[in-house]
Amino acid sequence: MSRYRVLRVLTAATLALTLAACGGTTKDDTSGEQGGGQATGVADPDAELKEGVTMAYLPKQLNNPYSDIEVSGGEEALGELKGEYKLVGPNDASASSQVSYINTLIQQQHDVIGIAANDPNAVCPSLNQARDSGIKVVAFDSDAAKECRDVFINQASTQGIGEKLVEMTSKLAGGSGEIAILSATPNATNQNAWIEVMKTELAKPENKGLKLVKIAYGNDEDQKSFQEAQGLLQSYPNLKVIVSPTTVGIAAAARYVSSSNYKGQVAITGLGTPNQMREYIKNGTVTEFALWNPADIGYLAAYAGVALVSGQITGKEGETFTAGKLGDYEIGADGEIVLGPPTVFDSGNIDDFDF
Ligand code: RAM
Repeated sequence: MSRYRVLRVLTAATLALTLAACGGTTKDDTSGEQGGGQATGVADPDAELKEGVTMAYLPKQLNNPYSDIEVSGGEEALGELKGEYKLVGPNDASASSQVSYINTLIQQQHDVIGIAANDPNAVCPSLNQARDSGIKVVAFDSDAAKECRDVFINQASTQGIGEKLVEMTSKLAGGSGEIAILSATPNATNQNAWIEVMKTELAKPENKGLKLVKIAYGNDEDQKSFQEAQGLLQSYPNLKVIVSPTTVGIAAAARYVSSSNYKGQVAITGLGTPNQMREYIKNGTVTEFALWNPADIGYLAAYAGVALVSGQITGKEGETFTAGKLGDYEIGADGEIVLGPPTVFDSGNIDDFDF
């Protein structure tokens, strides 16, 4: 039985979204740059995995419980692979906050940089310098423009996440009423890609009763997200749902609502970690939300990184590799590797998860 993950065929809409998410950068824009986004060399699926590979993780920011879980999976995988794990990163998720870290990692000549990009384009020149010096670049969680990384580990298909967010929102709103999005930073590749899918979904006839009144940005800072949630409810007292596609935002919004008069009036959903959201499921503030296991993203990124360094894969569509306990993966269009479908958490299953 084939264990390869089934990759969604990109629809025209998804393709447009992918291009939009890359800030309008296409392969043609950057032809002449290193690799032009194309994988180079020929993959040898039988190549032995190298030991001693050094991989540095550069998440969006360090003080985010979600990132901590992600990189813990990377550390585990590099242990299994007899490689070396390193973690560096900024304290804020602003667009250019990662550039100086990439430059230092180039000087230190790590074999692989794993990055969750705070902006698809701001990190590009440095990432391409890294690639020019022989470093493999694995984007995970939040993509860099595809011209400046070898592969992207996507937590679930962008289309699937956007659809799930609207599906949960519509259910909680009873199909009609005002809704608002509380996102991370305005430049985040992943949130922006999901929001584009959400807008397309909201434009469909079956969602015509839902009115998106505002997209607010909490910048993946707890306090700012809390204040943005408060502001949304002050400005839109009839709001039925706040949907937050970030673990920082959903936890802060749930905390605000659970201790306010809006509890029971406004529903909160989005993407959260079970451990951060358990209390709000138990106290009735939140009915359901979704996520994947962030540790698996970091784990898969390490196996992809070592497979790249070893020549098992180059990043081309159709190449395959094995990622330890997660099994076999196939690289999809534009070097994307999809972890798997998201899980929906509610009062019935939340206690089965501990992350
Ligand atoms: C936050 C970050 C991260 C995102 C999750 C869902 O922790 O913005 O990039 O993937 O939420």
